Amino acid sequence: MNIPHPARLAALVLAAVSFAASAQDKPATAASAAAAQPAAKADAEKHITAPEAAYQGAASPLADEPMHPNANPNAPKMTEAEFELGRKTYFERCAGCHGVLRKGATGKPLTPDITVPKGTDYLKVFIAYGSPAGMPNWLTSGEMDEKTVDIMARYVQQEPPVPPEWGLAEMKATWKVLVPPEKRPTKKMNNFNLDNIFSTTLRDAGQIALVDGDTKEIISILNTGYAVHISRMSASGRYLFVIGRDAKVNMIDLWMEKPDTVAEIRVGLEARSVDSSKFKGFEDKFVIAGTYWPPQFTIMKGATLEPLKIVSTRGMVVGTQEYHPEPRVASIVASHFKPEFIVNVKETGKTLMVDYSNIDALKMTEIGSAPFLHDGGFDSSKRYFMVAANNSNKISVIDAKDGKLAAIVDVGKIPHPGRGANFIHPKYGPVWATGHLGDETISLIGTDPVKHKQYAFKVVETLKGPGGGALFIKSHPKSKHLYSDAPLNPDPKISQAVVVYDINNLDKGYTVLPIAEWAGIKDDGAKRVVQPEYNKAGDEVWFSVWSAKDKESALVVVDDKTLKLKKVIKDPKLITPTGHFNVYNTQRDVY
Ligand code: DHE
Repeated sequence: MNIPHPARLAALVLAAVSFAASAQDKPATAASAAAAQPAAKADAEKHITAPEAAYQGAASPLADEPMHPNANPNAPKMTEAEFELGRKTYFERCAGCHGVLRKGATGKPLTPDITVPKGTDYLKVFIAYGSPAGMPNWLTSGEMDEKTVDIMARYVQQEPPVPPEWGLAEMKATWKVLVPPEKRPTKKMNNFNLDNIFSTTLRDAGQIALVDGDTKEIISILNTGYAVHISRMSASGRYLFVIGRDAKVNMIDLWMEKPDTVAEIRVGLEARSVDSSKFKGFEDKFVIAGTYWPPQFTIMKGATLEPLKIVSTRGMVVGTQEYHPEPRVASIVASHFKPEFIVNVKETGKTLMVDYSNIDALKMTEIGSAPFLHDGGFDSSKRYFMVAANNSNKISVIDAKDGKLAAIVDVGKIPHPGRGANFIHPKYGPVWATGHLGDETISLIGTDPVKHKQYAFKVVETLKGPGGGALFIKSHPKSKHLYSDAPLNPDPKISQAVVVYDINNLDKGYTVLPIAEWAGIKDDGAKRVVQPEYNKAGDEVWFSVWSAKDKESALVVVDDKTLKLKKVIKDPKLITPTGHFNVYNTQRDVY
């Protein structure tokens, strides 16, 4: 690429500042008007490890979807091959932050009305060097070559190609009932202690491992969707649901002699969330999956995954009440208080309480709080759903009993709780905790408005962790400990360990457990330690040591009482383990 001469670069940077100012997103090189290329490079390199950019920027399965090229007559020319390369690269690198339709999400909008007036040279600088606000420096980090940067600068000036919609017909074409309900076992046909099985995501293999929590042996490895994301349990504890990023849902029957998939379906082209009905009288009756593309959720029959009802989430953003064409469905949980699913919509900042008692006359309560809703979990009473509005640095508290917003709580930078952690604080009573991607703190929020009213839905204490890049935090009603990971911290000493707090002595700070070191993995590489998960008894904590897919990974089990290593589980089949879900705790929302 012709990265411009330093003088021209400085001029471009100055011009770029006005474009960037409104979004507070300036090219990294804008620090000085006299910026020369080496300074620009050094500056840009500071941002290469921005944990949130890395986290959001995962490849989208839409990269492999055929789409119609949508050339813009006012944009620079591109060949069809260049357009296709631009489109694929966009979905692999950019869509997670800038959105499928480029309307902006974590990253700024990149629609042609904005990009064309800026011109190719400006855009090239931006793409090459990144910005302090989190735009990665694609050229200087070595992730794109000059030719690709040039193609991307021209690509974002074209009209965004729109991926296809996905309705009932498309769903039914992918729907398979591999073992119909009448051919399934009528009782449990194996000797596994189902309650203590762990479903472990094998991300890059598109598989899950079912691991026996008692013997620590792998029961089986099952094929699932692409870059598989989460597992959830049915209310009865019999069926396990797994969703891939390609929106494929697998329904696995744990009663079979060897647990296996009995039904599967694709509910869209890209997804992250699945759950099943848990209210009394509706146990195992419905399954719900939310999609990123198309922006919608689908309610299915609990026994077969037959799609019954599809509901679009396109609509108005809370506050500005502007139309958003692609509000992605983030976390979904099943209420224990009503026959409702609690569906959190990212870009619009709305929580939908979806009443499934009569899906032919579907009732929905819409609760607006703050964008962008992402992940979350119940408080210990399961009445309040605590969901991270990560772009707003807030936790929205949804009252599942009264169907209303109970509070919005300001926390640290980019809260990322997973499902969060509940424990009884010696001073403040029941609290729910979240860590943060963007800073080193852990916020403890009081959750008992009856006996501890003065602390309810307030940050009652802020703990200091080792650094930002935290994703998951966990405790258990039988444990005296609180664990927090930090897999996206740029310092390997931090990302390859976890910290643990003594709940009764929080002032003492944390103890570091060097989980990756304990795993004894010889290969170099990331070895990120991710997601604490308790066993059913609450006396062991499991962690994934997440290496690259061609490197050794492991599961590490820690004795919760002594904080000593209990077991390392290794197997060539454990490829890129990330999340893991204990059957009993997931079924009952114990965390
Ligand atoms: Fe996740 C939960 C979305 C990247 C591991 N992730 C979730 C949920 C959402 C989500 C909406 C909540 C689901 C629910 O509760 O119904 N995750 C996204 C993304 O959009 C993002 C940022 C980028 C992407 O392209 O997917 C992303 N997630 C990751 C990862 O890189 C992680 C660390 C590793 C992996 O396996 O891909 C990861 N996400 C997880 C895990 C959970 C999760 C383990 C479940 C946490 C729990 O305790 O329930």
